[in-house]
Amino acid sequence: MNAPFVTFEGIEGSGKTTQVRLLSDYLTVKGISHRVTREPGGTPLADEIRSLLLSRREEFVFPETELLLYEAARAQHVRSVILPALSSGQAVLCDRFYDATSAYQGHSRNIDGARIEWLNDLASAGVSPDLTFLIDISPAEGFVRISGRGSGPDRIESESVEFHAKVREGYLRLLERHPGRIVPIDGTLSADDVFRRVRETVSARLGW
Ligand code: T5A
Repeated sequence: MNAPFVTFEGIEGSGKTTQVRLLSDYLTVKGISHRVTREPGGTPLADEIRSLLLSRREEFVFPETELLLYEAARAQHVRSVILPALSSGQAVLCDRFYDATSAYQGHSRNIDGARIEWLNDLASAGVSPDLTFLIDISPAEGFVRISGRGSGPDRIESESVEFHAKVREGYLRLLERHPGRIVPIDGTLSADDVFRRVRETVSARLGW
C-alpha cells in the first residue's frame, strides 16, 4: 500500500508553505519518512516550467497555454518524484496539487471543468491526495502578507483582487464536492493555531 499523500491549498499568502514546513519538522521529530515538494516544480524540468509560468512578461498568456504548462509540469513531477516516493513508503507533503488547477484555471480562468478534470487525471497518473488542507483567507489578507515579502508580485500574484476572489470561490466549491478529503482551516488564525488543527487532523486521519 502507498504511503499517505497530503496536499496544501489556498490562495496566495494563505500560509501553505509555512504549514508544510511545520508538518515536515513534526514528522522528522516523529521519525516518519517523508518528502516535501511543491507545484509547479519539484524536478529540474518542472522548475523550468514554473519559471516560465510565474515570470511577468509582455506577451499575453492564453488560459489554455497556462493550463497545459501547469499540467506538463505535473506530469513530470508525479512520475519522477511523487509516485516513486509513495510506492517506496515515503509520505509526500505537496504545496499545491491539482485542486489548484481546478480553482485557478478552471473556476477563475473559466476553462471547462470536465476538460480540467480529464487533464488533471492524465497528468497525475491516477494519483490523488489522501488528505488536502484548504487554508482559507481573504484575498485582501493574502495580499498584505505577500506584499511584506520584498520581492515583487509574480505573474499570477499580479492578477486582480476579483481574480483571486474567484480562485477562493473555486476552492470553496471543491470543498463542497470533496468534504471527506478536503479539510478547511481558518487561515486568519496564527500559524501555530493553524498548525494545531493540521496536527490534530493528521493524528486522527493518518495516525501521525
Ligand atoms: N497555480 C499553481 C495555478 O494557477 N495552477 C496550478 O495548477 C498550480 C499548481 C504558484 C502559483 O501558481 C498558481 C498558484 C500560484 O499563483 P507559489 O509561489 O507556489 O506560486 O505561490 P503560493 O503557493 O501562493 O505561495 P506563497 O508563498 O505566495 O503563499 P503561501 O505558501 O500560502 O504562504 P507562506 O506560508 O509563504 O506565507 C506567506 C507570508 O505570510 C506569513 C508568512 O510568515 C509569510 O510571511 N504567514 C502568516 N502570517 C499570519 N498568520 C498566519 N497564519 C501565517 N502563515 C504564514
